[in-house]
Amino acid sequence: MITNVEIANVFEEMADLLELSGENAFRIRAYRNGAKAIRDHSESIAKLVELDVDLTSIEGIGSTLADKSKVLIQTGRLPQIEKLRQEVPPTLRDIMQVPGMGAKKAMKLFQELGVFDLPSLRAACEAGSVASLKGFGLKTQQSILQNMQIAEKAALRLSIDQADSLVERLRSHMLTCSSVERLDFAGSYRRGKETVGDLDMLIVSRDANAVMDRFAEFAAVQEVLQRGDTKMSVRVTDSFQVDLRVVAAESWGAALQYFTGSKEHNVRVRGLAKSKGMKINEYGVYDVNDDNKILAGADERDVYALIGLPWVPPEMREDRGEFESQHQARFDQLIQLSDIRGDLHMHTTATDGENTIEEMVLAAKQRGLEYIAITDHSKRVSMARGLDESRLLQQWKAIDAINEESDGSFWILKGIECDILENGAMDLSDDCLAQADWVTASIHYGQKQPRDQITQRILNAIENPYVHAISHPTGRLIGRREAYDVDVSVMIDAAKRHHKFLELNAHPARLDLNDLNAMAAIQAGVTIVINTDAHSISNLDLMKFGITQARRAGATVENVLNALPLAQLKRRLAR
Ligand code: DGT
Ligand code: CA
Ligand code: CA
Ligand code: ZN
Repeated sequence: MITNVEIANVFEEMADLLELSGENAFRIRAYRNGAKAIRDHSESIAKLVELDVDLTSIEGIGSTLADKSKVLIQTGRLPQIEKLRQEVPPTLRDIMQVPGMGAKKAMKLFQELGVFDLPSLRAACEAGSVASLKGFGLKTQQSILQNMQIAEKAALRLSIDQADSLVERLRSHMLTCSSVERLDFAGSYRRGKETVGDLDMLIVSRDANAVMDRFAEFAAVQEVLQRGDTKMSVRVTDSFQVDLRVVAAESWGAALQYFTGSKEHNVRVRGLAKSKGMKINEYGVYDVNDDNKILAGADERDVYALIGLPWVPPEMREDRGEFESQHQARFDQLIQLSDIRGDLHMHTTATDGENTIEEMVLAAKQRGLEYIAITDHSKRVSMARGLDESRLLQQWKAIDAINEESDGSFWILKGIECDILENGAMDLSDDCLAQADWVTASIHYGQKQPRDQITQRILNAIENPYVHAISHPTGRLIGRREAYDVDVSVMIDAAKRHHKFLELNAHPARLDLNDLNAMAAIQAGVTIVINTDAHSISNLDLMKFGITQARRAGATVENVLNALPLAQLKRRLAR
């Protein structure tokens, strides 16, 4: 079933394309508002349509959007957007995303210079033709070149959640083909990387043509880039590429191993094979000394076994220690979603969340959690109506009341996401923080401070006796904002000394700590906490992305605070 995010993305694209074609602002805003309303809505819009619920009852959705949503949900496509894509190259959207650009300028570049995507924009800038265009000039041309770098990076790769939703749609589409015997996605997606450059779909079938025909019919396909006997590549919405390989069942394991990569990991794998007198490729493992007799291929485990390795979890295939035996002990103990008992970072309607404490509790219980911490913003975050001490104490009273009603099987920790101020002090008094069950500290302002200053702010927070954890410790937003210039190893060292926790924020736009930093924290003996930072009940489902990142960092149950059962968590925090 099509997800809210996917519907929202279609309406966002619609808004962009309408803006490019000069449509009136009112209509464009209706699409943007609708996209936001759908993206943030807590129930599945597709399910509501199935139940014949009137979508206009949702704030932000008018009758036009309600109708279009229905068409999209029921047919999987939207004729209007397909028509618009004919009139306006969809890649112009990438250009309008370049900071300082916008739809009008993008369209002007298209009409005057034939610029239609980021590479052609770069070429036009480098040739100097943008500077000579009326209303642009040399300075504009220079800043476009600078800003493009960020936009190019973001446009070329999908975030893990976008990839995940595309994978689910592709999977259900391809499984309607009766010639598909087995299907999986390899490449960086299988390794759980935070962004994915293209998708690598592997299918076992005896009828590659039938499989490829069905692939071409996938609704999001914009162009078939190439098609051979067993290989095919397509471009889907937003210039993203999907590669398909059809393989025989005897080669399934070898192909999965080969196309999962990473390149670095596979170089080592091939080296090991060679040293043992074997040859390894996407079809199988062969004995070089016995007339290239095939030794394995159907099962990925056998491929690894032949070169003397246990099966390596895909998240660990980066040549970051997985070939050393001391790391191999972790392989079958890596953290899983089902190990997670609680979530210690989330917001409510008291600040910028969309749901009440009660709604968050219910949703957390439905997801099998035993505890949550309510951690709304503190007062410095005025944009989100951050809490001062009196509103916070009021909230904690309400939490006490709910906990008193509880039979003990679920617990709400009285928490706060306390801002670390620009001057390095905490936003709330020690007196106040001392009454919390859980204090997570984070930086929202003064992110551009020099390394020493911003590192010192985080050290202050770690040294504060009432702070338990640092949230989104480096502040990066993937593809949008660089991390602040914090000295991560100094932070890890301090967290270790003061027995504090570092967050792995599971939001796909953050995933902060990143894989390498989380690995460094774990190897230094710091316990991490994987939190969703949910701003709505549906955000609680983002936990899985944090788990994937934690697995890339080699995290086991022992390394993760919120894998502890409630009673043990209470004891741990009491220390
Ligand atoms: P991405 O798509 O940029 O996020 O990263 P990957 O790792 O998915 O890279 P991709 O799609 O180019 O290739 C998938 C895997 O297939 C890669 O990790 C290793 C393997 N592979 C692809 N092409 C070659 C090749 O020409 N030689 C070798 N040895 N391996 C390759
Ligand atoms: Ca790939
Ligand atoms: Ca590929
Ligand atoms: Zn937060």
